[in-house]
Amino acid sequence: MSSNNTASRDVVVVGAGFAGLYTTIHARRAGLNVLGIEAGSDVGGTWYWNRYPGARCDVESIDYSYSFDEDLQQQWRWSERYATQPEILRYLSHVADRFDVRRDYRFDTKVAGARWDEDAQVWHISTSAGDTVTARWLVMATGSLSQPNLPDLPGRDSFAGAVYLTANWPAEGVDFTGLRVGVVGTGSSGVQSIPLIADQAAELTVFQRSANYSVPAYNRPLADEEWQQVLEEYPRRRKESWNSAAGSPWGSYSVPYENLAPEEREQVLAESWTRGGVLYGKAFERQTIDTEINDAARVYFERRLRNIVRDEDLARDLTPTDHPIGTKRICTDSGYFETYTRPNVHLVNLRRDPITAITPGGVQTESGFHALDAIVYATGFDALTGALTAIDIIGRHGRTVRDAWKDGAQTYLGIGVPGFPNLLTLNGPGSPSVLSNMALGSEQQGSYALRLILHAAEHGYSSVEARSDAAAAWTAHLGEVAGKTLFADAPSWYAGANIPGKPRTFMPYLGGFHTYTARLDEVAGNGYPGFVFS
Ligand code: FAD
Ligand code: N01
Repeated sequence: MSSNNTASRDVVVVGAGFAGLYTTIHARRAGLNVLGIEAGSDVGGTWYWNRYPGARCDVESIDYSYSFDEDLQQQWRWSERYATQPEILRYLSHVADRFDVRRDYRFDTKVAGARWDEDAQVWHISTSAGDTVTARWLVMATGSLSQPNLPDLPGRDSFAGAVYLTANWPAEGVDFTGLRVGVVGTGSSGVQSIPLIADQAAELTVFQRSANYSVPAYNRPLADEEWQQVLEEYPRRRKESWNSAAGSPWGSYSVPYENLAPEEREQVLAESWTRGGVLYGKAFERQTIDTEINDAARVYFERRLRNIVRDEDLARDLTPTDHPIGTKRICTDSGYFETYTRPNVHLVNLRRDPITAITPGGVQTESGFHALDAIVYATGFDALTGALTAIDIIGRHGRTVRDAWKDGAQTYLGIGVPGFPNLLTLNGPGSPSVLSNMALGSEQQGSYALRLILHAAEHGYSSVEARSDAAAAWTAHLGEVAGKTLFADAPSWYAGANIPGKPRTFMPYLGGFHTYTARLDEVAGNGYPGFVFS
């Protein structure tokens, strides 16, 4: 393909996380001249940046790993049910070695901009190194949760102590021994890190704006016997995952809630609870659709919480009130609520007592001053769109993605963006991504991007562009699907609610991982209606 192509590369893949690595490995296998560009110094993506204490996956590692290579699957040994960040990073590093993909990457290099050249039908991609790379195809594997959100709190930069971001944690680690530490944020990152920071710090103050649902991980080491069984069952397990709504083999209880007696419902909730973490979000079918079922799961959660936190006022402050359970990602913890029963841990409920200023010495809230030596921001991400709108991507007629998406992201199938030929987005808005097992999702997204590229090449086309009517219909469909569920009631980052001024549209596809895969196949099988080839 390279020989009759004016581009210096067939494909540039931006990002070296699960999606970028998969795509780069397979682009080379397909005979394409591929270059990967990654801002970090090595592979890993999420697992390169998020090195905070307690960071782990919340999808079981045996599922949250690549399925494309049977030898890799059989030879890699996960040590725990939910691997730690260092172990997942070692895994991705092993994958990079095994498939010798680092040689295709430029690390420590940020893509700053990309301009579509209508005449030459190529992208000119400018990098932080000051040079420009030209490529026919630009695949953005830039991550759904890779653009950290540092809130604009008054006086934030005046703080004289140490400042850390969970999403960009120092590789050498941090020792909080003897320090007064403040953590802002109680999403999954805060919930995972707070117990470990509390173990070290002299005093820990948690600044919580919204309480969150969190369910213990029930993490455990994987014994040899269990591992042997995993290896034997892998083919079945993967098949079930690919055919499932969320990319993992776990489903809801087979009998509908309505057909169960109260004691049976209680039993189902108890069993689902001990599966651990996010899986509690689907104890019953329709749990995030039907308010009565959702309430049952919520009430059970509240009882579990009150069994741990006996102090009534504290328990009330830790009880979520702003969303139905499961409509923001349920946190997966190891001893989170127990941490608040420690004498060195203090909770500040920002709903009652908002931050008025960060000062050189700490955090001032309406009711008092909290002297601190260090502040940890566990304040999340400009999710799904943030990494893309941070780059000056200029498509047809000089229009940027930022401008095209100012009222909300528009994609066709999450892959193509009208007005931006040959730009393919992976795990971005319009894909199931963050609502599914993203290791498999990365394979699904990367494969489809390559399928489109190879289809174009085989038929002698030099560009592919999503039609704007197809993108409008797909985007409306995302909203319709979410609108039929309780997700529509939550001020979540899925809907852009965590970033001031961000348009409120439900960005990921909630209709199911398997449904989405079937839709991709159907579109490919029908010759890609919704895409224009030229
Ligand atoms: P990423 O891993 O985010 O990689 C994107 C890469 O692109 C980054 O390395 C970034 O540096 C690079 N990049 C971005 N912009 C540029 C640019 N302009 N120039 C150059 N490089 C750029 N999902 C699950 O399914 N299960 C889990 O258990 C799970 N746990 C998670 C835990 C944490 C702490 C977080 C933050 C997320 C978790 N996720 C989980 C979601 C996770 O992001 C995905 O599973 C997956 O790692 C995403 O892979 P990716 O390749 O799409 O993106
Ligand atoms: O981010 P979040 P995260 N003042 O957005 C608060 C994945 N992940 O990094 O809810 C005060 O969930 C904010 O408050 P509120 C997973 O998909 C997985 O924790 O907006 N507080 C919230 O409490 C997850 O969902 C794991 O009111 C402010 C917190 O900061 C996603 O990544 C681990 C604030 C942000 O929570 C994001 O998780 C980590 C402000 N101005 C991440 N702004 C696993 O367990 C924000 N907050 C696998």
